[in-house]
Amino acid sequence: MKKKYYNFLNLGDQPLANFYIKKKNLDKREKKYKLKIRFELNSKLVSIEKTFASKTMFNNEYPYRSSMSKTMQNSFLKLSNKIKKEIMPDKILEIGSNDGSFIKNFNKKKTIGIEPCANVEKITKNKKFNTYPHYWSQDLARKILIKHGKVDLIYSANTISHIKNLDDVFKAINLILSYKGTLIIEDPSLLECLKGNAYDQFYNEHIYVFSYIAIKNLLKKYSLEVYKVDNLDIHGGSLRYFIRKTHQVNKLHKSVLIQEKNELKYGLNLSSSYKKFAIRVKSSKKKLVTIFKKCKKNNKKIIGYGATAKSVTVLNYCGIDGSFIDYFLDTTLDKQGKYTPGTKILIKKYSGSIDKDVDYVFLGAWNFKREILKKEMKFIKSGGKFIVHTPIPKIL
Ligand code: JHZ
Repeated sequence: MKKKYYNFLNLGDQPLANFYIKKKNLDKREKKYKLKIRFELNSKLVSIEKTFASKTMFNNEYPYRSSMSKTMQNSFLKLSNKIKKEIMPDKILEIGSNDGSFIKNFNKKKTIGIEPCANVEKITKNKKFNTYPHYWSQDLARKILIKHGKVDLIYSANTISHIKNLDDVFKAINLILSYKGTLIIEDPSLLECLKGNAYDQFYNEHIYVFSYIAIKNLLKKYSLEVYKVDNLDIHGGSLRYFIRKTHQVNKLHKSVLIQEKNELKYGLNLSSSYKKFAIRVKSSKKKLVTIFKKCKKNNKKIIGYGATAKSVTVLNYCGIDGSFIDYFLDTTLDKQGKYTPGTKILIKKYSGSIDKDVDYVFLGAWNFKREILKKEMKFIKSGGKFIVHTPIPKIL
């Protein structure tokens, strides 16, 4: 069937997120693309229009480390304990294992990690974990199958939404997942994205932002089904899908029906909901720019906290550059000393506190608001304020 799209949002010219600029390259032209978002009327899948090859985005210089937040580490630990207690798998495969924050909770002999960014994969390999520096594909699944046999648990957080060819992804999963195996996928929730006006969930790496209804439609073709979903606070609202092969006859957990009901009630199946979202996004931009302009008019010093991939979308869409934000603080070694894509704001090393002369902090890592605000009580108590753009732009 020919795909029919409703194009609902244009976030303008954007650079590639996670392409932090080295000082020596500041004057070089950056690769930019039009970030446009669309809704496919039949499958209900929301995706970005222009995509880039995986090897362009995920390579030997990839800066993101999932271990940089306590919230993420705790979430992985909690899930690992649940898996050990309830699923008790013999063999676990993780697609997109990053620096090993999830698989480190399991016995090394039981785990296989797939991580195409060789610089990140090396971190886990050096700790003697079984990892492969490759992209997930049917070819790789066949190789792993020969070497390790079938696996009874596959986990993938914030990775499947980054792979354009979903047909290959699920065929590869079906090759290696055992008959009674469980697949657990975790990605940002489209419902929470729309509710929270979190338009920064869209950038080049997030080819899709999934809803349950779209995942359900997608999985049918591969004889897979979601039997349970968990709504998580992580990354501004994520859905964790528990998936099995459809020959299993057990009933679906009630969470699946509730999620479906909520998504339909909100209208994730209708173009009109996306039209309304786009209107809210435009108004969000106006409000955020007004806040920044007002702070600057009053000669306030603003910095950024957490040079996230998400904030690349916000800064470039709203035109917030170095004339508003003096610098960003970030704990990631590979980002420090570099500049934010498009807006060219210096990223400094976070050394345990926010400087006293700072008045406002734009929270790029708003998804870790609780963790960060707790850590920065001293700054808050001394009168410092945070600026957030979601759900509505405001000063906290
Ligand atoms: P964070 C990345 O997105 C890219 P980003 C990717 N596409 C994806 O889907 C998600 O991750 C999962 C820093 N930080 O996790 C660390 C502090 O400095 O929101 C990170 O640079 N201090 C794969 O980049 C950034 O903020 C802190 O206390 O949008 C957080 O990035 C904390 C908690 C974080 O993902």
